[in-house]
Amino acid sequence: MRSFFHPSDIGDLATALEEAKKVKSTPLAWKNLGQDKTIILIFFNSSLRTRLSSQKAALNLGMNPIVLNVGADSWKLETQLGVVMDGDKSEHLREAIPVIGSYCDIIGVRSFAGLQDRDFDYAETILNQFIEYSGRPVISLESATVHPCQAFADLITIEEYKTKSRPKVVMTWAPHPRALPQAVPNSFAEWMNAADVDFVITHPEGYELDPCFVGNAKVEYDQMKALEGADFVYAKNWSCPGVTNPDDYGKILSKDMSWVVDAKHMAVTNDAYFMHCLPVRRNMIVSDEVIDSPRSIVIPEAANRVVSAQVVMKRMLEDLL
Ligand code: AN0
Ligand code: CP
Repeated sequence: MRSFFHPSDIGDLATALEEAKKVKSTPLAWKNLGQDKTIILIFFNSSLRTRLSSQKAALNLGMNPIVLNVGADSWKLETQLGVVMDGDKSEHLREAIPVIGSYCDIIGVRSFAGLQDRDFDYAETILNQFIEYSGRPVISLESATVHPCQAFADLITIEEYKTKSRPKVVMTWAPHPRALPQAVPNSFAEWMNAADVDFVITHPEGYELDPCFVGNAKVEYDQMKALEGADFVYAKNWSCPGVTNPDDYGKILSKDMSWVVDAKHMAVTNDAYFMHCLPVRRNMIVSDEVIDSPRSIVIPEAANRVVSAQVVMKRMLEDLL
């Protein structure tokens, strides 16, 4: 595997889920695979889960993880091409990436969407430079448009908790005070479309996700109707993807608090499990009552981030042999 962005990068999902089960039950069984191998994890943005679970996964495989917090630990890096570098950025990605590549075997990068320029974000301009100039396999640790380690962990979690072969999974938009990227909902949609689930997306009008991620999913604008009979409720905020109106890209179009997932919403589901990628703002995205209920599986979902990262790194290491 040369890069990890999409479900297609991991091949057959049933096989990947079987592998995830094995990795989860015997995480140290491949302790020699990563011996003398180094993974550099680069963070342009904050992280709790991705930072820690990626390091843990690398350690389980016997690899040496090195974490770089861009801007805090390193020089500030310029990402745009053709600019006169007379501002606060001391170094360009064009030099930094091959240097980083020369120190490691695998690279993971977290670089959120800037939410200013849709074309720049949706072309995955930054991650593609890492692929092009590092000569190393690259894992998206949430890049401009996708968060595949999260979506794979979400799928592993659904697989563990489902009680029927084809559960109904509903992804609902929820309000948030700040503009957030679309990477998490994009990837969740993409992975649910590839999995054997009945998948419904619900959001206020104007929040339509890019068609390449929505695929054949059902979009239902009536949140209560969408939630009826759900086996899993996946809440997430995202800013305007700019599909219907490009000028609105990255904007907050609604803060409608009636979309906050609370007990009234969960009551119309099939006693659904509640999921969220975290970090979550309580009583903005989800009520205390719902996230504290026994049906909330946000903690085991986060724990599965080690499993998804380990399967991906294991595949990459096997390809390096
Ligand atoms: C980020 C987002 O919504 O993309 C990271 C989620 C994993 N969330 C925030 O910035 C709060
Ligand atoms: N879910 C997730 O990726 O969390 P972090 O932003 O804390 O890494």
